[in-house]
Amino acid sequence: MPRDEDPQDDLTVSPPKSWAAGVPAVAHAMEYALSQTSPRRTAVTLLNLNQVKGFDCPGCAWPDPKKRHKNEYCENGAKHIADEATTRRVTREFFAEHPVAELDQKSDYWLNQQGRLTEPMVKRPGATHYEPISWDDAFDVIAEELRALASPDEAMFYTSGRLNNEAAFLLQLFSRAYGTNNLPDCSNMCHESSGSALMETIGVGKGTVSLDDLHDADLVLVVGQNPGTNHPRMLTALEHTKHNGGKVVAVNPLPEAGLKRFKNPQKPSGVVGRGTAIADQFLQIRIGGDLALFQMLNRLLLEAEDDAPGTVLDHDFIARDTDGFEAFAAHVRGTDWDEVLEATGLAREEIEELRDRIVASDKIIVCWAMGLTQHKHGVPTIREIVNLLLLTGSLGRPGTGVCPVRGHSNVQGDRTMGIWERVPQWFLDALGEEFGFTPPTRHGFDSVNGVRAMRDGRASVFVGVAGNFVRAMSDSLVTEEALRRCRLTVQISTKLNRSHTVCGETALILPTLGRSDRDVQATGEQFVTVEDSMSEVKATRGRFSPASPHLLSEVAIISRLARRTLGEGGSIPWEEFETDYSLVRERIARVVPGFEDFDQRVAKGAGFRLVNPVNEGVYNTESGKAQFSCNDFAMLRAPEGHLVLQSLRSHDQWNTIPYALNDRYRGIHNARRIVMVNPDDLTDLGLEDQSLVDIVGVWDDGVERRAEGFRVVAYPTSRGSAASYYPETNVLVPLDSVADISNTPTSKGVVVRLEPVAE
Ligand SMILES: Nc1nc2c(c(=O)[nH]1)N[C@H]1C(S)=C(S)[C@@H](COP(=O)(O)OP(=O)(O)OC[C@H]3O[C@@H](n4cnc5c(=O)[nH]c(N)nc54)[C@H](O)[C@@H]3O)O[C@H]1N2
Ligand SMILES: Nc1nc2c(c(=O)[nH]1)N[C@H]1C(S)=C(S)[C@@H](COP(=O)(O)OP(=O)(O)OC[C@H]3O[C@@H](n4cnc5c(=O)[nH]c(N)nc54)[C@H](O)[C@@H]3O)O[C@H]1N2
Ligand code: SF4
Ligand SMILES: [Mo]
Repeated sequence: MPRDEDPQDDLTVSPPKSWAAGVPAVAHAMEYALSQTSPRRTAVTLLNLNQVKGFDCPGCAWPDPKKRHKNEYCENGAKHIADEATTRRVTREFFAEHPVAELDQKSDYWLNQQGRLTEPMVKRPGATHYEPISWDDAFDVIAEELRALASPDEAMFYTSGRLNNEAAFLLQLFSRAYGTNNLPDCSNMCHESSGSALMETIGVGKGTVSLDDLHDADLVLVVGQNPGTNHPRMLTALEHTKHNGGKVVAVNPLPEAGLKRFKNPQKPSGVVGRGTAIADQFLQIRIGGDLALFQMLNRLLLEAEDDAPGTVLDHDFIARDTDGFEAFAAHVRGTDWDEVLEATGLAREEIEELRDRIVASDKIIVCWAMGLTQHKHGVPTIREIVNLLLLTGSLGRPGTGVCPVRGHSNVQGDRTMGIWERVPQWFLDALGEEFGFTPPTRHGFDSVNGVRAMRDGRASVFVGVAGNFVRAMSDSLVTEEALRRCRLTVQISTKLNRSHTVCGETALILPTLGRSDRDVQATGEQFVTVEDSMSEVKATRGRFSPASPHLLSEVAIISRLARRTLGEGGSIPWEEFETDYSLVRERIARVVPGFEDFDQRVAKGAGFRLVNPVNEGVYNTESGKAQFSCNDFAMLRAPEGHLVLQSLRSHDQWNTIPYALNDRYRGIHNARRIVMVNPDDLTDLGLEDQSLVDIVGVWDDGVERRAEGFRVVAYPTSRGSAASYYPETNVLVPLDSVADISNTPTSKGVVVRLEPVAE
């Protein structure tokens, strides 16, 4: 049954913008904030955002500079916090008025616009509505279901990266004390490919650079990332790079506005001037062509070294810090021009120009995001990037390194805290020793395997802490069916979303505090902590009265659930944790390396940066060195008459939640069910600009996956590469279409055809 999708008949298209931010960004942020709350509350919210004594932006994981501006946020950060600090409320009367079946027909936009959740609700088996339930009864329902399972592995605990460190640590502790490593998280759909590739090659699954490194680099490659929308303050950092004489190169199928020119709204010159040109070179690559590009660059670097020995490669670094150079060099020298030109759609001269830039640069950083990770060959692509950095000795020195730019504000911290279905044994040992129990060693379900398990009846209790699993995951119809098969689904959330309307036989909504809400427990006001994309750990403190007097914090919810499920009197002092979060931090300090004196260090001020072993010359790999790798050539091929589709974010959404129907920088207004296609591809396909089509997925399991009623937009994307928004197109990504090794859904590489629809 089609859902009440947002209207798409009002589509208007204007030319894509050639610059990002500036004054319109401020105006748009204010417009959204004032639609959610009062001018006074907006002002207080923004003055606290990203300040040392305030709260961390709930948007992306971009770090804060040492010297904070009084307006230390971007347009989208202001929208994200306004969306949480809204004064709209979802009450028990709301749920009495709207049956679940009716809510399930509403759009994602509509659900989010209803406001903050205010009290625990339950949908009982066979019931048509959610009804109020006390916290105690809610915990009893969950504990009973969990205790009744034949095996703890029939339950799973999903996390989204907005969760703070303290709650994340307690969640994984609870899950393991209960008996399972089933801790799927949004990382599985996000930067898992980065983690897999980096762990293998440099021994740590995180980025190695700081903001200062970025400012000091000679050359920054921004690959498969749209910072103008998704990490807007990164443009300020790139502006610094440019002012210091560094160069920036963008690799993307789309000419994203922020990569062209940036008008810094914090500076007078950004208000009246032309702003700063960001990208010195733009390589408009075909979707999935990056592995080919980096392999060719590596071949060209080896050849340049042959031509002028001692001038291109960093031989000292290669000899001292790396392993596997010879085999890699022999392999990559075989990279074939014809294949690379086909895979990338680039001209030979463009690739040679980039080679020249690399040769001319001493300090290189590569930044990337979902344009690389969500591909079948995402892991080898990132390994090939590591090869390039190793060749040039661009690792572990100031101004160099790998920079996977993280999505959610604490997604990196959640992993550091042990939210990982395959956490290493040393972590399990340390956890078990600290708390006096034996954690399970079997690997748990990640997101894809979690859906398979629910689909096949091998798991029947789903607990989601933050996030919107059903909309975030691939193969929407399969995922929905899987969740509906569960005996119990529980969502610990701030706002209403699809994961509340697509639910198990019994379903619970447990409302919780957001970043901006004050958190007061028995021993007084609490703060929590987060870790950003550059490993800075810091405190965040809410400032407002909670959205409702009935809310519990995530720490309190998890602690109470654990007490109820595991029984009182065990070796883990859950009750104390709830009353005083510094006791949780004391335990984290004893289990997680790098967190010594955690509580004292964060309580004081701006926080601290976790040491990245790579920057100390330590590689926790099998060989004890940074590892060169040999990667088989791979590209995405669409048969004649087909396109490769990527599903990405518009400028006006937070992941599964649209804030409005616009994508301002791309010039698309009042519509989300659109598909951007190169004008020459449209001609070849015999399609008119703005005609109506169904997007039909092509996959070898015989199932037809169809996203209905999309308006075609002729757009300057690379040939063969179409783009449409997530989550509307998740229905097209087969559950089994995953990245090798990381198991991440291939959300950026789905073969589709466009079927005209009569109007
Ligand atoms: N405002 C806002 N900010 C966000 C989010 C949000 O939803 N809204 N989400 C947060 C999260 S969780 C994340 S993970 C990040 C995501 O940040 P991004 O990765 O920037 O997000 P996407 O919109 O998925 O954009 C992917 C980019 O990769 C490009 N791309 C796609 N395929 C390829 C390819 O094959 N090769 C290359 N070179 N490029 C490709 C696309 O054209 C696009 O520019 O943003 C975070 N920040
Ligand atoms: N096709 C396609 N699919 C994708 C992607 C893609 O690019 N293309 N991107 C993937 C990526 S990178 C990611 S990270 C995932 C995102 O997947 P998720 O992280 O699961 O999804 P979000 O949309 O961020 O979740 C929003 C919900 O989180 C809840 N929430 C917000 N703040 C808080 C809080 O402080 N506490 C609690 N308890 N709840 C809170 C609200 O109820 C809100 O409705 O989606 C993935 N799916
Ligand atoms: S760049 Fe990211 S963290 Fe910074 S204000 Fe914007 S959304 Fe928030
Ligand atoms: Mo993400």
